[in-house]
Amino acid sequence: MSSRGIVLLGAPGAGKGTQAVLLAEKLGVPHISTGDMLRAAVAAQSPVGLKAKAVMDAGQLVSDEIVIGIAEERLKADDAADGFILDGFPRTLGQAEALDRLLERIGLRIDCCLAITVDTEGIVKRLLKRAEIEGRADDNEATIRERMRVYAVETEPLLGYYAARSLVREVPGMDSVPEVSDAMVAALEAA
Ligand code: B4P
Repeated sequence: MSSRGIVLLGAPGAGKGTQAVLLAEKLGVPHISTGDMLRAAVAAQSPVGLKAKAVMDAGQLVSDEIVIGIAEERLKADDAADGFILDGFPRTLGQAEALDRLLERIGLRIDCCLAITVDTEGIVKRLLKRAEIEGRADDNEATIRERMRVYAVETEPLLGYYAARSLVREVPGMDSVPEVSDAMVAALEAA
């Protein structure tokens, strides 16, 4: 498998986080999740966390400036030099363009964009189930539907952005977790 700079795209609850952990283990590269980093900042009540909390709870996107800053800091760490899996970043065209500029500056690149495809009602159910287990503040039905709307407007256009460079590989995301994981590895092998 030669594709080691990987972007995961998919609607909220598509399973990006779940699959990124498995793939990172298989490839031996770091899993970089802006969602996890933002939740850690909220828990630590850092300046970034204090700004991000209300935005995340409302199902909106945290500002590009904040997210690009935390992603940049993480991507510059030594362990990302041989590959990385970006989960939940980029989420806007502005973030995608900033990411390209950053990667060029630090001598890295994106080799593949894995797009997890799902059906909306199926993932609303998934996220409501996660709400029972994890109690995340943004996992209630109204916020989930708002996150889906924001995804369609802000993030879905990234499929075209990466398709223009022939980087997109679609992976069906409604099968079981191991089945989706196998399909991801197969998509990378074919990339
Ligand atoms: P994220 O943390 O990225 O969360 P997500 O999109 O909700 O979930 P993901 O797709 O990772 O699904 P998961 O594996 O958990 O973002 C949260 C918020 O942070 C955003 O709304 C935004 O406010 C902010 N944010 C993050 N990045 C940002 C950025 N770049 N710019 C601006 N704002 C940003 O799976 C979901 C559930 O389904 C889990 O319970 C899992 O167990 C289950 N599941 C997964 N795969 C399954 C399968 N195949 N079958 C059955 N269940 C499955």
